[in-house]
Amino acid sequence: MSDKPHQNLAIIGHVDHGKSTLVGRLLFETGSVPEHVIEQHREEAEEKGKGGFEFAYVMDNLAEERERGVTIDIAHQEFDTDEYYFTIVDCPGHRDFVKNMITGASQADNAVLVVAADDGVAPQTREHVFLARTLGINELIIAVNKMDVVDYSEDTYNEVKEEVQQLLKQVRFRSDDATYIPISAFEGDNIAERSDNTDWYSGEILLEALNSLPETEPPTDAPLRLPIQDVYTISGIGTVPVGRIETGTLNPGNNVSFQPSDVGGEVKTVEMHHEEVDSAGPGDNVGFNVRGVGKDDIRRGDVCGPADDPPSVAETFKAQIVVMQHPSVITAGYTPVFHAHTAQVACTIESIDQKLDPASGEVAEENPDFIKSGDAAVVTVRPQKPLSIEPSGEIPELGSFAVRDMGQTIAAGKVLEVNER
Ligand SMILES: Nc1nc2c(ncn2[C@@H]2O[C@H](COP(=O)(O)OP(=O)(O)OP(=O)(O)O)[C@@H](O)[C@H]2O)c(=O)[nH]1
Ligand SMILES: [Mg+2]
Repeated sequence: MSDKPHQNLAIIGHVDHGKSTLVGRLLFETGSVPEHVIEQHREEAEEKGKGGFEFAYVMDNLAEERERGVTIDIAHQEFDTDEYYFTIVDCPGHRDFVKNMITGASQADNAVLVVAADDGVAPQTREHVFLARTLGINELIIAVNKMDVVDYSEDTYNEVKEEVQQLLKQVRFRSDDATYIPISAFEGDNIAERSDNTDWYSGEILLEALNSLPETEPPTDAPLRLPIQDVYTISGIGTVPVGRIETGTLNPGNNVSFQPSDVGGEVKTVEMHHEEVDSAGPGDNVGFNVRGVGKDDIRRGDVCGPADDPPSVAETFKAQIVVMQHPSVITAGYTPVFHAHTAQVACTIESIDQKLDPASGEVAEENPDFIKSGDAAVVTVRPQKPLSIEPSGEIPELGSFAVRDMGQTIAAGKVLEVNER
């Protein structure tokens, strides 16, 4: 473990724009992956007819990912810069795997948006930016990648930059301070060293931009909230739930409760990066062990919190949503899947209470019959299975969600009020 402050950084963007290649390159440049490993990957990639994927293979470990040359699940890796200790969350860009991207983005504080210079803003560029904003990503660094493919053209770079600026404006991402960098993940331009190929560019290179990200402020006064991502059985230890601490701290000896599974016990051990620790806090990815809690008692989507201040379980909740895309209209009774932290639960939009003016947030219409793409609204939502979620005004980290249906993100939003079970 490093003493430097920690950052969770998501890498987002459209399929094949070079996210995994960029992460592989970053790990290589920071000395986290030795050259001979990249060389092995190069040989494997060439055997599979996927020459050029050697850096992506650092992140894409699944056989199917390597055969298809796409990222399917989110993958985590660690590296250091001068200022920070980073956990990188490499997200899949393919539209079939946006649900995994949502989990990735909800684990991150800041993000690098990768946009290929030869392709520009593409459908999942939009979708990821929209989700990143709604899921609480603070800062975006925009890496205009594959500059080698466009002969390091300043004009092309400026066109892509302008496209992205418009997109950020459309989804109201606070965008004045976003950093844009022309890079080639594959060739290594402007990643760790300034490139001679882009002598027209004088801004920060990628590692400099990562170093100058603002330090994330852990919300220290909120109670422990730890969404469970997976539950393992490890010999010699027993049941080990893993996840990222969103708020609060977790210490051995704590009495905890898992909701909505409604089981609990005393924390025996807490591990980070395969080492036992005395205490873990916001942003830490932990594995832990709780006396008396077995593998079948808890599941992904549960939230762990203090036994005397347990995570809320919603009978219904009121939320403010923004509709990103829907082929027709949304009316009361609609039941898509809500993705909140690590949970995925079908929820019915029981009523559409108010339509809002998306620019000002003021009420434009009470009890509208329907809402459609581009609309913002306050709705009442009833989960079809128990769901732990919190008002975003109290615990923002546990108060946002994405709404998906028909393989795409329909809407995203934040929780205003929870009516507990
Ligand atoms: N020429 C060139 N090719 C690149 C660059 N970055 C990535 N590529 C190539 O683009 C292809 C896709 O790269 P990936 O890193 O797998 O893309 P990705 O964004 O992770 O894709 P998904 O995870 O499936 O969304 C591979 O063939 C890479 O070698 C670059 O800077 N220049
Ligand atoms: Mg990838």
